[in-house]
Amino acid sequence: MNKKQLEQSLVLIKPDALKNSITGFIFSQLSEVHTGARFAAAKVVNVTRFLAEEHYAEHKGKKFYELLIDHIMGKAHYPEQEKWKRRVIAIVYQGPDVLKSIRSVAGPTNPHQAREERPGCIRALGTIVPVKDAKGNIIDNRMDNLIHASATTADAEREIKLWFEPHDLPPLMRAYETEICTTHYYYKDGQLYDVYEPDSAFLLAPGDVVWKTDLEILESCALNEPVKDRLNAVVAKYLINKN
Ligand code: 3AN
Repeated sequence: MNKKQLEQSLVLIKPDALKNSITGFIFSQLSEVHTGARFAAAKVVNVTRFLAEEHYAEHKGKKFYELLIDHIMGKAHYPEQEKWKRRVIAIVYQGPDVLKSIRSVAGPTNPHQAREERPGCIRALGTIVPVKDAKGNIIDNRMDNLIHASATTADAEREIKLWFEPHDLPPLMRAYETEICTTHYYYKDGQLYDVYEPDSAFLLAPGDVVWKTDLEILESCALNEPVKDRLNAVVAKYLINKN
């Protein structure tokens, strides 16, 4: 397979799409016939703040950042009593020009703009929700735009490696280099360990297939080299759906 054939995109079907039961429409719009995109991986994820912050790291500090985090975590759509319903469907699509074709089917970021400019696109079915303060004054707007789709090849690589381990994809569909891990790795409170530490989370064991770039970060971190700020992005996917 050539590089173009291996182009990949991360799509997230967000909690507003699940709540409104339009997942079928979205899958149909994204299907191979419309976009040329094939499934390479899929999982249902309860998004933690840790994962949400990594995914939207570039938006940290922006006015709408907290709304975005609450949205992707499902907090904006399901109350505490229904927190088991807080889910995102994460999918890796693969095929020629999938970044462009999927973004095109998704449509503009803003659902109002999507309806005006691209009727029929996925985000045309989204909405903009006014956010009010305790007195009922509108203080912001949240965009419920149903899906996320990677914007560039660099974004796709960062995002796919954030949400998926190599073994989530069939070996022949992996677009990024992998290596075999030779050490145990556990994680607790920002620290890596090579033996089990009480309350630590198990990440990897010898023999596991790992993204090469992740292993480089883990190895540097174990040697106390200055990569701590990149460690969270590696660890986040190993904590997906683990409590
Ligand atoms: P896209 O998802 O189209 O690539 P980005 O990356 O600019 O758009 O923004 C990421 C997400 O942040 C959007 N999907 C949208 O939900 C939210 N967002 C972007 N701009 C705003 C805004 N001005 N107000 C509220 N939410 C926003």
